[in-house]
Amino acid sequence: MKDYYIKNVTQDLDGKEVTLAGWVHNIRDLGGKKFLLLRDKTGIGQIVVDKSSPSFQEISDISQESVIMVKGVVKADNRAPNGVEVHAKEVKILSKAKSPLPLDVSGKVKADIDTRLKERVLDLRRQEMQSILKIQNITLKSFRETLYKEGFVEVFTPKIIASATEGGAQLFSVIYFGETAFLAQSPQLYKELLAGVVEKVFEIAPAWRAEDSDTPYHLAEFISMDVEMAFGNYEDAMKLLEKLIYNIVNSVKNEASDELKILSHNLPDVKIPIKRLTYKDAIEILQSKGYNIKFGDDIGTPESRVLYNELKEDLYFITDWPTLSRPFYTKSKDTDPNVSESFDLIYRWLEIASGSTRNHKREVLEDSLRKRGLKPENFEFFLRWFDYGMPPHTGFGMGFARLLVMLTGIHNVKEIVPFPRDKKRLVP
Ligand code: AMO
Repeated sequence: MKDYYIKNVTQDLDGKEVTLAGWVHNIRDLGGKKFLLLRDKTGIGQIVVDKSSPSFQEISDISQESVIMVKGVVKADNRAPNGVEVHAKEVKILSKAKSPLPLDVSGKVKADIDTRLKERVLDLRRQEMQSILKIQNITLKSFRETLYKEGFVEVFTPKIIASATEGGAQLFSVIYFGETAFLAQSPQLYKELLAGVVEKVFEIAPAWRAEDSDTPYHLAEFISMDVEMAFGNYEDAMKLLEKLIYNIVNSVKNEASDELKILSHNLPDVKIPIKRLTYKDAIEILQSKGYNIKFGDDIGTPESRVLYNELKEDLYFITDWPTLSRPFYTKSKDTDPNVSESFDLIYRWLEIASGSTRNHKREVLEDSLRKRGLKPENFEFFLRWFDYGMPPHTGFGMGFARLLVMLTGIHNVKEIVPFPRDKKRLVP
């Protein structure tokens, strides 16, 4: 067993014997001595193997990325990385890597995204990718902690479902005991039902969409961070989302400063309240900039870029979307049936979350389904629960990979997700 991680081997251990293990990051051969850079999950350290060591022969043809275990003595040396090196007494090769490698893990030789995704396990070993995984973990922890503090219960909803929730297209079908079923596009209807039981619920789980377009922000399989709460409206949902974003950004700032340095990324400054802009205002700004856009049209990435240039805010909400541009469960405003109590949270030009006040009356839901050409009978499993006492409720869904665009500065969700799924990729 190894007894130290590289980061913990410091000058205080001078003269002590340690056992380390990891991947051979680099090899320098000086004839009578070999310098190995050894990498583990905490960093990179220097191992010196002297010709006089019995292990010198063992590693004569050692290759980069081979996995080794080293027993040796720590020696303080200010010339070495971290101010220490380990003089090996024994080196064991646990797994030898083929040479040459199809991808340079040190990152010196750059590879295109297709090669990187094809050789993904090597690519993930790069420090940038490991930094993303760490930031990802801090984000999940902060999200959960804030919600637990607010009294939310973490739930799991079914992922094999009978009907579309977010509109008909984009569904993956599966054969379910001889019948056609679908992979969930979101946990929407089930999280609503559970909020009608324990009032405050959240779920972090995969969702699937058969996205046809190949963009840097769409995946066929993505992790959705979903929140749903009873006895509240979209204002309450936006307030909670602000708090979550504020805490996440601060956790990453405090706990991942090294990783942010590796990624050369500056986090946005989250000012609460986050700026709110109505859809109508957004359309007027776009029209004033010469865009041929009218009430009811979508505000896509190109239009959001214009808004970002105009607002100069890293984060903003676009609220009060046209009712018919949102799914059937979205409540419209009491003062105007054409406008809904809904919002998107935008990072610069990228939608990272979207939410609304929900319809909680059966007849309104039925009417809303019909207006969208959907049949209430297909949603009976959902609608019937509204006959037995359903509180008003609200919530939102946030794309985890898109949130990580904001937290890592990497503007391609396929680079962020370890094993992305899109139209072209089912392996690795
Ligand atoms: P929506 O469809 O806007 O809303 O999705 C919520 C959030 O999920 C992310 N997202 C995606 N991320 C990566 N790849 C995709 N293909 C993809 N599609 C969506 C986005 C988006 O903001 N049920 C509602 C949410 C709610 O009202 O609670 C919903 O699914 O970041």
